[in-house]
Amino acid sequence: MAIVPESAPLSLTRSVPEFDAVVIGAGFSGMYMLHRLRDMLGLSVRVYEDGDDVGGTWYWNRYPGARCDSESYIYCYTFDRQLLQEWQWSERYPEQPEILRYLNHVADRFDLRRDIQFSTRVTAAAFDEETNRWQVRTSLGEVVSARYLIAAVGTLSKANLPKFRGLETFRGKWYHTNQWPQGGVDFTAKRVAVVGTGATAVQVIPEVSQQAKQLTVFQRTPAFCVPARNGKVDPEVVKARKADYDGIVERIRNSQFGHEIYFIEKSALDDSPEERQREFDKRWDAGGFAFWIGNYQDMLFNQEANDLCADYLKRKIRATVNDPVVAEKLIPKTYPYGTKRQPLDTNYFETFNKANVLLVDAADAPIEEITPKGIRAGGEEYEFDIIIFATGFDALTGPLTSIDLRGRAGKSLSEKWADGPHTYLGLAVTGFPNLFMITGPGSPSVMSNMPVSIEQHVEWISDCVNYMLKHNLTVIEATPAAEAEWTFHVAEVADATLMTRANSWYMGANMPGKPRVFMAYLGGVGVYRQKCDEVAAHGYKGFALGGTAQSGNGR
Ligand code: NA7
Repeated sequence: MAIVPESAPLSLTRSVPEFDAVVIGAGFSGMYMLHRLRDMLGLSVRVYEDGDDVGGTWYWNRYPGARCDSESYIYCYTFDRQLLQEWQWSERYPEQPEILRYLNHVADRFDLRRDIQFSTRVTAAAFDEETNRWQVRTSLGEVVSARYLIAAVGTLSKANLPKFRGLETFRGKWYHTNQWPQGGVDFTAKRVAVVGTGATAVQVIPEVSQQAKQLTVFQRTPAFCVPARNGKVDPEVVKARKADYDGIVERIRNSQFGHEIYFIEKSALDDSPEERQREFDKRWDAGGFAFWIGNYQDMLFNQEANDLCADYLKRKIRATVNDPVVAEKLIPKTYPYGTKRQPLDTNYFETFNKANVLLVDAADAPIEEITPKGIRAGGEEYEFDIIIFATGFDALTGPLTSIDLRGRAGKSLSEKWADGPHTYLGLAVTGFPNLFMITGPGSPSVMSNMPVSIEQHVEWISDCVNYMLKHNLTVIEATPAAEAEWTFHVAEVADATLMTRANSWYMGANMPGKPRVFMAYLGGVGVYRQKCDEVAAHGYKGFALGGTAQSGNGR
């Protein structure tokens, strides 16, 4: 392996090991990408993975209560029908260790590990315009070259640890939920703080409250939670689903969000209060995302309809939390329902009835600093043994811009995206030829059940690479016009909804200084799939294809 000093310009580094493709990340997307390119196209592929094993999100997020919010029967690969039949999920919503076991099983079954280099981060990559190849540098100082660079970096993989003054002085232990210690953390007899009340914190808080002596929750923005209603799935239902996977796959691929959940095809304003109550109750009782993405179809478009849904959830909070002052603090008031990611809970609001749990709300007491003993908020010092930061991620763009990616003329992706992500289909970026992103910004991505979107992207990318091989082409790049048109379209669809009204991570609003742009495509996974298929069917419309295998240094 060529070891090259960090200071050497990547474009001048030659005579390095060559691959057809380098894939960054060995989570759900990188693993399947490797399988497609290596086992179906016969390409040489090197996957780099920061963790010391496969799993991506499910490798890192080991915090107590970590669980998937998509139902297990569709939170999995569907490309191999035998795999679908043989794997048995134990619950409706799989827990982190079970998903990690599943991904390990897949890695073994398809013999993936031999082409994955673990404990290695890709730190930089530069496109060489002479050879139409990427030069890729890793955290170990290696440099390799690849025709294609595929970012399978995940959407929620770059943790956001806010710059609290004094963190380095804290004498206890602190953890970010995304970088949880492998052996777990013992909270017995400990005074614990959780900072944040997003989907992660909503899972963590009830769990930690069971062990900790005292748990204090620092809330900046309250969350609209809906019960997950996790549990064992009726074996008859499991059997019926196994028998119907062809149908299930067809339906989720053509759905709005990659789930078998559909909007009620009328306005919330068209039903009587009694009828509405029945519809809301049905979804509340069903648990999961039904209340969010299976509600009245105008809920995410019309403020009045949205208010009706929000009011229902506010009543639930008031009915659950014993102390009316605490209940009011837990009720969201500053953004429309559903415009921040829906957290699914198991006894979240009930937890605030426990004697060992305290809520500190930023409206009364914003966090001022971390002290050697704990957290100072609203002028008061709270003492802790452990602080848990459930403060989320630099979503979607963060995992990409934190790599020094340089396209044509050495321009960096961070510069290019200074005012927000510009992509064609969320798959490609003008000026960055032969780079593909899996579930990148501008694709349905985080607004869908991730494996559905991942499989679609992986299959589209490998079909595209296959097309290039067959046509003896070595370079593909989104045209400026196609990128501009798509980026405009992503924004116009988002602007037609209420989604842009919240300070959500979808909008980049959780990160100080990040441009305020809705980063996912809201047109729906079915519509999006059709668009991608049309682009491919028209000879990769919107892309400039060129080069020849001869000019471009082999395949
Ligand atoms: P989220 O949803 O971004 O939640 C992070 C939480 O941390 C949220 O309540 C934030 O408040 C809070 N936060 C962030 N920065 C600060 C500072 N500086 N001070 C106080 N509080 C802060 O991340 P999660 O990990 O819960 O979920 C991410 C996704 O992972 C989830 O949606 C699923 O898709 C899986 P805010 O709301 O920004 O005011």
